[in-house]
Amino acid sequence: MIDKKVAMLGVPMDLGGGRRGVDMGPSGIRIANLEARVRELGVEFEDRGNVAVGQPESLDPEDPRARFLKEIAVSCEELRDRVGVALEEGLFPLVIGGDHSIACGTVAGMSRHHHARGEKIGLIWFDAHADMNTPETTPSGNIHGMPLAACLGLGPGALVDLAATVPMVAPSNAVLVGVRSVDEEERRLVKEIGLKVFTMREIDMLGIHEVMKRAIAIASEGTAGFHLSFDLDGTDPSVAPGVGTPVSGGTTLRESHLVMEHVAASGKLIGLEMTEINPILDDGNQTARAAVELILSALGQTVL
Ligand SMILES: [Mn+2]
Repeated sequence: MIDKKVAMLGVPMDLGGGRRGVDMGPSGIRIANLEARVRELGVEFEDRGNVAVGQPESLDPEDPRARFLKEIAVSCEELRDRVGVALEEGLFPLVIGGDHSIACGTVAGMSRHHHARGEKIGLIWFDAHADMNTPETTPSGNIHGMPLAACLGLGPGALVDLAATVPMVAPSNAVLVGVRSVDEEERRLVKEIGLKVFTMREIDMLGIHEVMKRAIAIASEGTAGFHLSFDLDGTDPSVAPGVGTPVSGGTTLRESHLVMEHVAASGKLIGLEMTEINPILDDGNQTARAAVELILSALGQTVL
């Protein structure tokens, strides 16, 4: 079991995607009893409330190629600072979204904290999509399709420069798992930057056990540990129907748990974030309940 107290931060961010409702993700997770379930594991837990996020109705998206960039960056700055405070206090940051644009703030907080100690971090990005767009390549202008690129140093300065260093994570320590929907320009960027990717094809061929062994090795090489940024749309829509952009052919419930069990067993997990839970599109909070179970596995829950 994880030996640190968990500090949860909710980020009701709904500015980074086109389909609305992910701002209710933190509520869905709280209603699914996350705190009580974590405490049952014997792990201390503190809900630190939500990061402030603007409402799209009262804001101007401005740049059509990076909609709501200014507001997303402001919320990411607050999230970065609060993740940093949790780490300073020796806590384990658990960030609940919100759309995936929040990862820019979470990863910046982790990166900055460890950089100040002369350490690097690794990053495992679990997702149906590559999230490797930039304002130049995006088909939609939605920033939730850009955060991995930003963490790796590509994209608008307001996101790329959030940490103390650019990139926040060395591409050689980053790895993408579960992918099955990639835009043409993203494909080019992934190759250009040399990002390691395990698509659903590799998961089918090698098995999730082998894929996670390799992913953890990449993210752990020369680092103080790794952050797991988990987009619920990486799992199959039959497991997690309540997500903004479902794509069929994702990991099963058991494979998704094995992802979490492997990161727990590695002892290298330094932060976790669960994103894109959309109660509006969900079936009776099923997705948030699945997310809670997955979080418990990541914190070290086992069958025996
Ligand atoms: Mn994503």
